[in-house]
Amino acid sequence: MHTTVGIVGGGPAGLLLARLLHRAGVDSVVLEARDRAYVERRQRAGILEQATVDALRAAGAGARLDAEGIPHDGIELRFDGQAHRIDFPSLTDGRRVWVYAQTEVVKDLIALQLADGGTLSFGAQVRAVEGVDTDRPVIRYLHEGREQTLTCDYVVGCDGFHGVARAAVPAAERTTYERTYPYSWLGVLAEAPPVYEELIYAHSDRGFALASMRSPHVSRLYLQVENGADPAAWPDERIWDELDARLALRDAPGWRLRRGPITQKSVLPMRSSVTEPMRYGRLFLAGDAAHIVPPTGAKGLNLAAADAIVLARAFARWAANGSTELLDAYSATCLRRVWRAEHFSYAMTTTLHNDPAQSGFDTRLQLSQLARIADSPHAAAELAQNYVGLPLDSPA
Ligand code: RFL
Ligand code: PHB
Repeated sequence: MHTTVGIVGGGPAGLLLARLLHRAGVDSVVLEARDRAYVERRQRAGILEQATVDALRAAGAGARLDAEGIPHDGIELRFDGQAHRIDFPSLTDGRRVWVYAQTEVVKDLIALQLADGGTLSFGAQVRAVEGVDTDRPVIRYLHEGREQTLTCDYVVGCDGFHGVARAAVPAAERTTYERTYPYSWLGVLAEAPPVYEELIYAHSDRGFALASMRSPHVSRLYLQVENGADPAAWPDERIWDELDARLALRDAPGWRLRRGPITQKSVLPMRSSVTEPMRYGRLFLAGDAAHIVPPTGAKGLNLAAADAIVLARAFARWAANGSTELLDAYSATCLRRVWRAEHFSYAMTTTLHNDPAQSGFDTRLQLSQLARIADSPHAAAELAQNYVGLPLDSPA
């Protein structure tokens, strides 16, 4: 089998890229290791930037997002027992974000890809990508118990942080810059109405908490927990009590979250990582395969979408007139934006979480920075502009 662009991984990056390529008349094949039900149920991100929403619309996947996505014009920061709202439109020339879960984005893209005959194989476990420094790279994969090969003009590794595509770049040709954090998140899905119309990011001396949502009836809630925490050590009552304590407001002492059945619980580690360059020969890396951010800034999915958008444009140009100019610029173009998002995610994370080793001095610095953001339109605008997403074409 041969295709123009072989895509390893059917997460948001791979699926969006396939749809955008289809629109540009470039054929591709997506190979996804897991089954469809698994990919569609995997609970992850929930916030879409304007550029991601625009790309999903351009890919033909905007209908349900426009009907069910919830636009948000701000977030609330809680610290020192007080609430402060950051208003996005007034600080960013009218930009906003949407609450629309990654699970729904993935469902919409898969349905579209299958509906108009785009190639997407589930249960196709890629073993290796070879010959990326030749003009006929090959993807070797296992499907329905048989070893198969797909030859391609180009290969894009969209196979996430634990994928195999990155390994096709010789070790001497790539560098990975990494940081881990001394805490994790316990994420839960609850059949309870959201705490408030907007997301609440809370700093407290008991640790970070985030109140997000999936719909008017379903909350998505996160608590900072220690690395290696066992979700079994967090019975539902303990989770609700801890959320109440971390989200408490000084002026509303009796305030409590509305509780409901918790339907999912998992612990996620926090990591920052960037692999450079994002291209080697005829292999491109996109999304989590190239970079990871801690989820505090809601950037992971949006960065994956941005890579897919930049790469789809570059392939469209190449298909139209043979020019590799945009393909050649891909890594540098994306890395500028990636590093900005890395910085933002790192800053949000370290300003809001309680490092077990932190001193009273460190806590005072965090509170001082949060007060600066609450009090200064300049500092608030810096947060707001990064949160809603920097324009795709001038990332820094
Ligand atoms: P994905 O979504 O990981 O998709 C990669 C796909 O590649 C497949 N795959 C393979 N397929 C074939 N052969 C192989 N050898 C393969 N190896 C892997 C996988 O099955 C998968 O389907 O990467 P992509 O497309 O780059 O998208 C990135 C986003 O998913 C990610 O950045 C965000 O979800 C990050 N993230 C979160 N971001 C947020 O902003 N807020 C969150 O709450 C949030 N929660 C999360 C997250 C990431 C998590 N991971 C990756 C551990 C929670 C988790 C658990
Ligand atoms: C989510 O709704 O899952 C979510 C929202 C904002 C974040 C991280 C996760 O920063």
